[in-house]
Amino acid sequence: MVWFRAGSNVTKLAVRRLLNQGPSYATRTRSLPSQTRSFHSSLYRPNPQSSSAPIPRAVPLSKLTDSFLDGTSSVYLEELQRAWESDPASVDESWDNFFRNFVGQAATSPGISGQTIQESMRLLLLVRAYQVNGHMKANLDPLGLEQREIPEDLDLALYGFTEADLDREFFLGVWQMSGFMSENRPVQTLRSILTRLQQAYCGNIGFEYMHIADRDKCNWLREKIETPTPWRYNRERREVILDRLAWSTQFENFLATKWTTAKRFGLEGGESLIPGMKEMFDRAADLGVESIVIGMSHRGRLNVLGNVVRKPLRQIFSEFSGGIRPVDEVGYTGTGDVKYHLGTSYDRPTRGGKKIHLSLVANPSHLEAADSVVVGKTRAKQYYSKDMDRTKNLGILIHGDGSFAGQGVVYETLHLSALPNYTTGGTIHIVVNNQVAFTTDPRAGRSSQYCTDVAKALSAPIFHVNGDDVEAVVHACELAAEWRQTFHSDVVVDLVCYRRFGHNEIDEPSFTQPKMYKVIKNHPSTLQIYHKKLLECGEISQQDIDMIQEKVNTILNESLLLVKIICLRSVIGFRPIGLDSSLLSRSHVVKPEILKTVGKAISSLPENFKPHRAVKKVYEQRAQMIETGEGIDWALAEALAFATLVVEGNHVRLSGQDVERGTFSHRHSVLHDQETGEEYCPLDHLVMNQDPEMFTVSNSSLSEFGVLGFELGYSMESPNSLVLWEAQFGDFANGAQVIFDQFISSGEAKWLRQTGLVVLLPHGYDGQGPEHSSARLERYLQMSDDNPYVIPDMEPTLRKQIQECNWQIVNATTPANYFHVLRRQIHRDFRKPLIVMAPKNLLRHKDCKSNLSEFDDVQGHPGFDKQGTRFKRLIKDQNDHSDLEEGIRRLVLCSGKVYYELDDERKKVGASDVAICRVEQLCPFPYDLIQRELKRYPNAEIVWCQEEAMNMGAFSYITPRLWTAMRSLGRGDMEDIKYVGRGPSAATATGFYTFHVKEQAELVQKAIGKEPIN
Ligand SMILES: Cc1ncc(C[n+]2csc(CCOP(=O)(O)OP(=O)(O)O)c2C)c(N)n1
Ligand SMILES: [Mg+2]
Repeated sequence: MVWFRAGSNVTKLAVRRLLNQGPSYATRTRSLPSQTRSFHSSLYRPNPQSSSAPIPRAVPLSKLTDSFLDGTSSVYLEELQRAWESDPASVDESWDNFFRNFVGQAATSPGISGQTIQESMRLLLLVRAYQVNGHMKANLDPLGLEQREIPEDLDLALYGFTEADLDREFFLGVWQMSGFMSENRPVQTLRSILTRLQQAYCGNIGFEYMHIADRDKCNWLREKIETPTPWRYNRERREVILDRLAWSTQFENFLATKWTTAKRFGLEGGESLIPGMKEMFDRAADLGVESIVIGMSHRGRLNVLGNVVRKPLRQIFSEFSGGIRPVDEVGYTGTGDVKYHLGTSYDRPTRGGKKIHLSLVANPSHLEAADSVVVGKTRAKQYYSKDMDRTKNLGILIHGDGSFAGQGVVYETLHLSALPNYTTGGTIHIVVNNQVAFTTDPRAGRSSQYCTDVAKALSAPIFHVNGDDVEAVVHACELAAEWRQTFHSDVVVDLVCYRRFGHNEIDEPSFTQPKMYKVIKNHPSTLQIYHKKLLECGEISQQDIDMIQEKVNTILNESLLLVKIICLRSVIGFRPIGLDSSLLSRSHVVKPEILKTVGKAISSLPENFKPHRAVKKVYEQRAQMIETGEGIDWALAEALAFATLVVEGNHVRLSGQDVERGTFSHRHSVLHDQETGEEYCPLDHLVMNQDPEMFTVSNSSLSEFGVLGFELGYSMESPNSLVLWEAQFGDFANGAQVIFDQFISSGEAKWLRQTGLVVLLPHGYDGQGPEHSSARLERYLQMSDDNPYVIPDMEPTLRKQIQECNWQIVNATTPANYFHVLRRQIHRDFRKPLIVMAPKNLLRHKDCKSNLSEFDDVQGHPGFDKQGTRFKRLIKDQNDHSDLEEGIRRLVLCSGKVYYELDDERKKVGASDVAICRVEQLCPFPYDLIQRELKRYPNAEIVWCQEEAMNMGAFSYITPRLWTAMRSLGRGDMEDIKYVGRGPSAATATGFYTFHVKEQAELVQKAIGKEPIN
């Protein structure tokens, strides 16, 4: 492959030089007229503009003489050859390869002249041009509207050939290359070479692969593309394809006639997607795939659900008739979602007699947002099924042409494809390219030639295929499956089709695409075209066609009748994730001796390992903390949580930018030997023969949207995993806002799918300016769905309150509390997302330490709360207050690191009549514990103190809830809640450090000071 790639510019230049210097070629044309796109038939149409050139007669190769070659160009070639002969390294690698192959062969073939060599060179360039650019001449657009400029290098005239050369024989050589060049036919006529090129590259599939740098991959593709005869399906396969196309077509027709005004985002115009996908799945199953995770948006989703994933038709139809409110097994009711967003999963038999598990992931309206979720879920499946070579679990993404080109998360997802901790061994992408995005034409919707060009950056091969040729679609889809199973990397099928109706069924497309829709109006369906083809070749009779049609219609009608008797409980797809009670009943007690043992394991390093001096010290300190059981810091607490969970058999995975070391250089979970560069991760060595992936900590690519989506998908596969994503700074998480809004906060309500994903968002005001202070706590709180005016049932286990809330938002202030909140994620019988405002300066704060005795989970130990874990939702004042403290004049409620500043100030001014309580779990609101504190301090003024601006932080979330808690105790009104914090602001923080210090000091002093707060 090397010379071909490298040769792309060199050879083009060389040909230009050759031709420009020769007067006889001066009149060549730039491109062939568009009608010549039928060029893939074996007919060569003369280029009218070159017709004035002298037409040589066909001459047998052996009789050719040198006179054909003009002096200057031969001199160029000879110079190049001479230079190569004296020093092969003096010429470009491409020419080096060329001469080594070519001169070697030519020298042993008697009678081969300099002219022949040069013609052969040109011919090689022509072959290469077809490999590179043949797709530009392929017949891709079913509507025939596409106007593409055919690249000049596909023009025979560029190489000095005319019609008269067609039957001349040329020396093509035998190359160490697959496809044409491998055949033992070094001498061929130009016509036969051209015919083969046209058939292979300019038919109904356009292959784009020459951007791939790997020679073996290109050769593999050439072997498949440049076959001796064009591929063809036998009668049996054709029958299956016909049946599948009939299902796809009639399904849409049926919906259209039964629910004329319903929005379904039909597949009409792209019906060949269904046979394409089915054949792709069958081929994938033949090649070892056992499970496929599918992600797709609106277009054709119902058709895929019904015909590919095999969601019962009656169920799909029932959703058209109003639907059923989703109810899970324990009676939880969500909001539900529109029918073309719902997911489901089934086991489907394959053509080869196997079973393949298919799951279609639920997705929001946000196009492409589910891409990385699908990939993450696929990766998790590979982990749990020990699919080491990643051949059993496959991710498939179906895209629209507009969204594939326009949405950045497409690139963010592609970009994960080869990263060791994110790869799934290749995703297959199918673009349903209907050449329009809502009302927008491609020329306004993208800057690139194809909507798939983004995938070229990842060296994925791209098969553009004319959707009206269903067999070509099937062929491209099968090839994609083969590629993925062979090379374990991404591949794209660009299914060029059209959209027969408007964006949805009630939309008028002629407002904006009048010409296109005139053509579409008279354009036969893909099924009609296939009928015609099969009837013409006599393989299938009209009777066969009628039978298929009748069978499909009968089944569709019967399924509609069944809607009426559909049972509510059969709302498949609305299952909570596989919470297996046997897995959940494990004891969650961490015994003190276990803490000691794992503590030692995670703080010791192999003897001959040479860490960085500073890191060595960190580990020595950790060992000391474990030894003494005192002063345990944040990083060690986290490592202990991970380690104890792993020892209990859970999978732990932490990913995000620079998480291995930690943005704030506190974690050091992966150490680097300073001499050898070798890595060592202590958490990988907790149990005998520990699976290296059981604990995974991984620096991610510099993406938020893509990576968070990936981890979300990962977390949804098994409840026995603690999956965490950490933002570099909390505010960067807004790059992943769609994942928070559409999936994490609302996914369970819409789709009844649980996740225990943990999101760590560094947050806190320490003078680092507007972009490194706030994780935008207010946004997460604002999205929480706990009712601010109703105190829920706070029954003893207190689980229901969390279970009924959409997520938990925590701002922990002690290492032990962080440890417990992480463990709580796993040690309960439901899963709920956890948003953690993670600390920055508390990571090394002298007072932010816990003793080991605060870590164990032994029932009955002090501090063991009613929830069954020792995570404290609220930390009461540390000043040994009794149950009733009438002398306290102010109760300051706060959250996060400002507590330590308040406590310092209180000590400084000796304000022993002020109590400070930390609300560690903001959401759901700990009404019971807040009321306990309100009762403890009956005379205290109630203050909410925060370091964030008034329109940010927890203030607006806390106020109505605190008021609700107060009101039920007869303890005042809304205005009795005093606010201390920064004033309202547009930016999250000041950029001036001195201002910050001043503001911070003022608010802390105000909260503790004697002055009344108003
Ligand atoms: C992120 C996002 N932006 C905008 C929209 C609104 N929208 C819905 S469909 C659509 C056009 C999609 O075009 P394309 O990707 O080509 O898919 P098609 O509908 O043509 O199959 C748009 C802009 C959306 N759903 N999601
Ligand atoms: Mg489109």
